Amino acid sequence: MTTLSVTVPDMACGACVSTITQAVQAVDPSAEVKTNLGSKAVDITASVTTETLTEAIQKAGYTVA
Ligand SMILES: [Cu+2]
Repeated sequence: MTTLSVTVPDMACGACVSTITQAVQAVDPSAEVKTNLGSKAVDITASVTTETLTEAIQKAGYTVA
């Protein structure tokens, strides 16, 4: 199990949240994605590597801090 806690500064609204969630679940359908719009935090529990998760978010067009 991989856990990844990152900040995504350009996650601004509910559409961003669903885009990011879908991008992560595209690489791991069983991934658990928790987002906090206020703090721009994205916490993921998944069975793929942190690199795969980070890349998925970046390919969706977001910066991972
Ligand atoms: Cu948005």
